[in-house]
Amino acid sequence: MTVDSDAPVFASPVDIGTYGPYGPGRVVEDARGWQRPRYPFQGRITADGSSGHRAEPGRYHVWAAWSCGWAQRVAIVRKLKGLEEVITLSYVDDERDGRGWAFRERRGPDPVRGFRLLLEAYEATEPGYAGHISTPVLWDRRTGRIVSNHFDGITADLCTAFDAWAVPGVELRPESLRREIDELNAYLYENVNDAVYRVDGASTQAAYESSRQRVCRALEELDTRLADRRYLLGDVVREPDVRLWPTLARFDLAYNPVGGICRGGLRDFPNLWAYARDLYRLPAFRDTTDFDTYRMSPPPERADSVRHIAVDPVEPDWL
Ligand SMILES: N[C@@H](CCC(=O)N[C@@H](CS)C(=O)NCC(=O)O)C(=O)O
Repeated sequence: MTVDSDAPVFASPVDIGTYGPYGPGRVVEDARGWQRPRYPFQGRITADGSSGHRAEPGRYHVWAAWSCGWAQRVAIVRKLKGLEEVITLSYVDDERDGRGWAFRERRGPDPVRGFRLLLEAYEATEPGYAGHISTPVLWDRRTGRIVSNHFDGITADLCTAFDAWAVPGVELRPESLRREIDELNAYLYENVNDAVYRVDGASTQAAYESSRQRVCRALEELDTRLADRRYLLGDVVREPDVRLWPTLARFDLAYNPVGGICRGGLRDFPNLWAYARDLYRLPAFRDTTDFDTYRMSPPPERADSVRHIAVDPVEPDWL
């Protein structure tokens, strides 16, 4: 495929017979089960370009997957800040074979380079790249390379580095709250965002119990916190709200039925449930959400015979 071709190219069909499932050789599996890999590209964008990547309109593109909560955080920030014309964003297909994320008819071609596979962006950045192919990916049109595939830095930079073009007054990471925001983000990551994956991936009964209790305890704490405030830090949506929401949106359809976390699901936390529905009314949250891509069932058999509590999926009733 040549760059700038007009004809869309697709990696169709999904072909697990030929390429196998996505995973083996690409993701880290050891005796403890699935391990979150290191995100190898972690460049940063700054308003003054001191990081090597200056914030400029039209220069950067984000590849996201609809199912991916990490990518959704980037998409929400982009929309809250009103940066849709400044940073382009497009979606990979929902399904994967051994070639990883790919461009197919359902979500459209790659508008940047006409790639068929997201791997091509990784290859262009590091020839022979053998690591995992994850979303989100932030791409620099000027260098023709990936800036970052780590959601944490991408969301932070979209929150702060593009203010010259953003909707005035949308402060997701104001200086004055930075410490509190970073602490809360870290708490959310450890106890909720990443913790839901640890429940599913637990390789002993004890690890399963402690990781599921960690999530339930955190949901209770957040529920209490939200008893007297609209958003996590008061009356205004801030970065931690963006961090939390994608996990809540997927909780009843995926994380809870797959992992067996809390019997009742999100509705057992009334303030948290009301908060999640409140956020869903905001276009930045609603328009970046596709519940149909979240549904997951527990695996028919568990490794290491860890017994998980059975939780039925709950269909969304968000409005
Ligand atoms: N913490 C990561 C999360 C990225 C991630 O896990 N993305 C998933 C989709 S939700 C993925 O593409 N996984 C494929 C892989 O890691 O091989 C980040 O920094 O962005």
